[in-house]
Amino acid sequence: MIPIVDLSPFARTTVNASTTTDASLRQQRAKELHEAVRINGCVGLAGHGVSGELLQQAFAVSHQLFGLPYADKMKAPHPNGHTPHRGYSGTGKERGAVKTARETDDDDLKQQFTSTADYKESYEIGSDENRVQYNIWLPEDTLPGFRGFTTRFFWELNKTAQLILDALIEALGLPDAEADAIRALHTGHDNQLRFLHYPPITDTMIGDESVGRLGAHTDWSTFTFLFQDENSGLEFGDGASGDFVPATPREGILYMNIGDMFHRISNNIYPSGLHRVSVSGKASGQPTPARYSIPYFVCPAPDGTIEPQPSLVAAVGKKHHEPITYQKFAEQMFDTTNIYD
Ligand SMILES: O=C(O)CCC(=O)C(=O)O
Ligand SMILES: [Fe+2]
Repeated sequence: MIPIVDLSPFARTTVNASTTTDASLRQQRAKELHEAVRINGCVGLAGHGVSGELLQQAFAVSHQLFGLPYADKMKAPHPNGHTPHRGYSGTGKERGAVKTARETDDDDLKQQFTSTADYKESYEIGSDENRVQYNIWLPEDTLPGFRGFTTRFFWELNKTAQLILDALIEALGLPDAEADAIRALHTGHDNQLRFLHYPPITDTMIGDESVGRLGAHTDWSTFTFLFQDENSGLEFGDGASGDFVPATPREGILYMNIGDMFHRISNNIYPSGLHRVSVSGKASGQPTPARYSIPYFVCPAPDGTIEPQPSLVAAVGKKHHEPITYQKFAEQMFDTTNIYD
């Protein structure tokens, strides 16, 4: 089972009105978070501050979006190439596991991971102030209120992002100067909100090995958190056994995974969480219903330097990664995982 940690002591209002009890409770939760994420880079989080009502609204909007005719969705097409990574991508445009294929030495796995295109459609949204990763919006009359709602939702989720970042910084025990530098790289303007729809897998597709929902991969982000409907499928890799463990949908719980950037920042103390979305009915031969999920990728400024923090390097006498910018890293990743003509 994926461990669950309650981060409510990290709510910003609590931090401002800081009391000794709050501080010790935060320390205790930070310790729990550390113990959870250092194993497989994943955790379930309660006390994240996103209301059930807001989530219900978000899933309703997602249903409306993907329920539009294809021609309407294509009024906001994800452009060919990696910038901006925004707008609508139809089924089969991404191959999440190719990144994993590139990183493995096992030829069979390489073959398996390279051959499957993801059976999902997605829509990416960012900050309207981001001039490089600029938004690609549907015309207002195609889905009235979509832009207004998703913009508000994006910034609401950034509050949760800041809460989790505070908790991770405390979990790692970073000194103030390093903590401030990491926070400065994460203003929210580089985050990415994604709506995902996995269409039903029908009886006729069940025997087809090339049909997969989302292959095993790690995210390029600093960290990612996500909300899902009741149709399970998300699984996290367990490094020790090599098995995948289900991230069971639970009321009030979001799942968070460390991404490649925080893996580097932490000097490998926290692994980047390997995850996939399985087709649960395949083994039993049953059709699998549609599934909707909403990941939020928390990402650093594109030109900021990402590197193991000096205090963590000093502690083990080894720097596990050379400095890299997020932009460089993301471009390399995008070019391997996306299929655009
Ligand atoms: O849909 C999910 O549960 C996972 C999505 C995901 O891993 C991704 O978009 O990177
Ligand atoms: Fe992912």
